[in-house]
Amino acid sequence: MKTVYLGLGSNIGDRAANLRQALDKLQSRDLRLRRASSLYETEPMGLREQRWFLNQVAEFETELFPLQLLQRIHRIERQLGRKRLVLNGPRTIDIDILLYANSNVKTPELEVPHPRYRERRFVLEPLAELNPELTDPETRQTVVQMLNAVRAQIVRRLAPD
Ligand code: PH2
Ligand code: MG
Ligand code: MG
Repeated sequence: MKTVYLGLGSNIGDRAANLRQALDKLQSRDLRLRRASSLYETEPMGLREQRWFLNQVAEFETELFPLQLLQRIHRIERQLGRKRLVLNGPRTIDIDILLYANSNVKTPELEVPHPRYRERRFVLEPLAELNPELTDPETRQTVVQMLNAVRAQIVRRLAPD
């Protein structure tokens, strides 16, 4: 059984409903939801001229291998109406594998740890809420250390409903 952290983001339609449905669809016998962070409203990074995102991080336990998990994720993204039109552009749902146990994966279709999560406050803040002492298998830095190094980005934690 492996522990895996997934990052979720949405900036089209009912963003909170999209995140809720994604968690609901992800959860299954071989991919068990342990904990989910609060929702965070976040300034877009990269392509800035788009609606603000809601982001969230969730911890799962799984028997799936990384590429099996990626296939599952792609299926759920399609079910929730994701269209890949613009790179880094608006999306109903984006689900990224941030960390998979202590594994390093580098294949043409998948890189884990996620190659950009260390620079993203919209990932590190919710990740720190779940597990601040979690350590990156490549850099050995904790989430708190990464947060201290990351540049400014507006990230607001929303009150639970
Ligand atoms: N996802 C991106 C690019 N930029 N910005 C925010 N705030 N949240 C995201 O989820 C996000 C982003 C590419 O996946
Ligand atoms: Mg992404
Ligand atoms: Mg993605």
